[in-house]
Amino acid sequence: SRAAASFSLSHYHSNFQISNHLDAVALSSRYATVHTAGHSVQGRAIKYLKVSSGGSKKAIIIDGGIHAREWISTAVVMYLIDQLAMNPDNNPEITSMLQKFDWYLLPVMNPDGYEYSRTNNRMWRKNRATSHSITGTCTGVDLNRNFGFHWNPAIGGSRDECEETFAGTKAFSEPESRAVGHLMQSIRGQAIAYLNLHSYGQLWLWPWGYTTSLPSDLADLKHMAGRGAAAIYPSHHAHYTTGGDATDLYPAAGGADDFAKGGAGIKYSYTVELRDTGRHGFVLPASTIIPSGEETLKGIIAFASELYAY
Ligand code: ING
Ligand code: ZN
Repeated sequence: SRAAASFSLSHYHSNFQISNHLDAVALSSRYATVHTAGHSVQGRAIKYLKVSSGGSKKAIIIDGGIHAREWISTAVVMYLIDQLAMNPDNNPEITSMLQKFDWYLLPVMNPDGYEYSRTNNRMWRKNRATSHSITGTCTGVDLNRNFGFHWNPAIGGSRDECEETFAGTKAFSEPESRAVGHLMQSIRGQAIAYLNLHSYGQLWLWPWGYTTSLPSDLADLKHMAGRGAAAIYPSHHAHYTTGGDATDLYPAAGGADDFAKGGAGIKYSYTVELRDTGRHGFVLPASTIIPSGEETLKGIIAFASELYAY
């Protein structure tokens, strides 16, 4: 459609433009349907596309924009949507991905924060909640400390609403984390993999965040992470490292990946830190969206292919 064609993948877009584009893709793709997982604090729809060639397959959930300033994660999910929903019949690799899995692609988990980062404070991380005020002076909950599996502000989070990592007043206090938690639960048993995209650092990380203990199926998690990370490299020579959230980055409870695995039973659950390694950090130039999208797609294709064959 005209609307789908006019969306430029090589630029960052407003939540409004993204939302309209998801509708347009759903109208013009044979494979995509648009859904609303829930609404943000300020009432914005948290939309996702299901891309499926029909039947009932194992599912892979990929989300971006949990943290407001991590724009590349949203832009990469939009790139994945373009490839998976609009391009399948022209590309045998993509055709095969749709034969093997159903795809749930959610580009903006935190639409209020994303808009605030675009218009007020580029470095904003949290959502825009004000209802939790202790002092009434600070805004926002860190959604990646708010998920309900071993939720604990004392581990890599904070009980202080003025902190960047404020975990909220209780597990799933926030509508945005609740929406994504519900989506995971709603396809429980069907979902086999979950990728929670962030920036930056070029890391493919397995749970747990809440403890330095490691999952009993660590060997499986490592194996798939290794396939994904290695397949990112050839496109543009971006080197990704694999490791554990708590063991190789830092401990933090209430993460989306911990809930996906421990709370929703999604075995292959990861935090993926996209480009770069610090030169631009969160403020990644728009010229890197396409290369980031290309290499991430390659990584995900290799990951999903191995998952299917395993
Ligand atoms: N990084 C993640 C964060 O929420 C993380 C890393 C995830 C650590 C899960 C531990 C557990 O801090 C970014 N970029 O936000
Ligand atoms: Zn993040």
